[in-house]
Amino acid sequence: MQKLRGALIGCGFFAVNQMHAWNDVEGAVIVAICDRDPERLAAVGDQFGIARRYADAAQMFADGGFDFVDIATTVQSHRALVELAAAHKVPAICQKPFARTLSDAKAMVAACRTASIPLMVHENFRWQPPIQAVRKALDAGAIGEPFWGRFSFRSGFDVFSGQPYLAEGERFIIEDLGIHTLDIARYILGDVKSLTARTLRVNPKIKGEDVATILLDHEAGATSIVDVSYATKLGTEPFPETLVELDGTEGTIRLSQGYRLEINNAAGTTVTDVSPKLLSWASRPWHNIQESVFAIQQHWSERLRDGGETSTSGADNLKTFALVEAAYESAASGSPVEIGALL
Ligand code: NAD
Ligand code: 89V
Repeated sequence: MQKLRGALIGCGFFAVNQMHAWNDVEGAVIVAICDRDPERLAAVGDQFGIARRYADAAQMFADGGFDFVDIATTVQSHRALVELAAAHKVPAICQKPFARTLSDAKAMVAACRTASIPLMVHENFRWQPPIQAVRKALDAGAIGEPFWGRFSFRSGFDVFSGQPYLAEGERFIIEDLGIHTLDIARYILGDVKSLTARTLRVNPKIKGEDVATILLDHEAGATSIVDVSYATKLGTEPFPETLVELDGTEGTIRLSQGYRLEINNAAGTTVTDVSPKLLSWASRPWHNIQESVFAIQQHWSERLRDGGETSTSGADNLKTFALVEAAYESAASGSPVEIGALL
């Protein structure tokens, strides 16, 4: 099998995980990298033995010789780079947050549709093994029809040391982390009709909100809560675990701290350890995220080969992105926001 050749743009903090994962993905290999910062370009190029290095993405696309692009830059450059990929008809993966605004995100999806190229958002949290285990139990009918859920990420972990830009934006936790949690809520309980949100900033050293509580009305009838915080100081730090509670007509699911999955139904109670693997290049506590990076990139490689739609396609991600926009709108106005009106 000939390997798909990829090019990666943005050799920063998180791209190192993506590069490690590409080494493990079957059927794909990175042949070129790009970063406008020469030190970062050299560091990643040397670490992963990539000879083709570019400071300018336009030049890299002009030279070509790759089957897809993996955009791992921060959000400011996403629209321009996705549109560049579309102009060159190169299938694209784009990191989250997909875009600065929902209208940019819609334009990016339209550009790729017009160019007939696949577009996947690197929305990896739904690919975490514990979240996959919850979905599998639900699909197997373990608790019947779910009618209530809670998706919770509460932490005091210092994310600012690795990603200093997170302290600087007017928006913080919903845009950066809540976006994943909202995506998990959609993945587990389906699309959302309306939401109501409240936000707070507890840490005085950052600009954006670091606490958010969001009430979701799902189209299928369930109600859920997405609650996220980076101002929560616990005895045992849970970063980066998303805890899940689901109540269904026939039982309950609880994914609790320490990757403990408990399912209760008429057959009794089963408890399973759904801890992620520690991949050879991974390190705790990031290993849960790192395994999901490998999983989403393997998924991309398989779908690009068989022509199928990816789980977190650009079109799918518009529905998650709309929840982010709606959460900020609801927090500002104090009122519920209808999602259909945004899409
Ligand atoms: P970073 O600032 O460390 O790295 C971004 C890199 O992109 C920098 O080296 C910068 O020079 C380069 N860059 C920016 N614009 C460019 C352009 N137009 N052309 C070439 N190079 C360009 O950022 P990061 O922390 O690695 O985050 C990158 C993205 O990954 C963000 O969108 C962030 O939200 C996301 N992220 C995702 C996860 C996840 O689990 N999915 C985790 C962390 C970060
Ligand atoms: O996944 C992310 O986007 C990261 C982090 C987990 C630190 O919030 O920014």
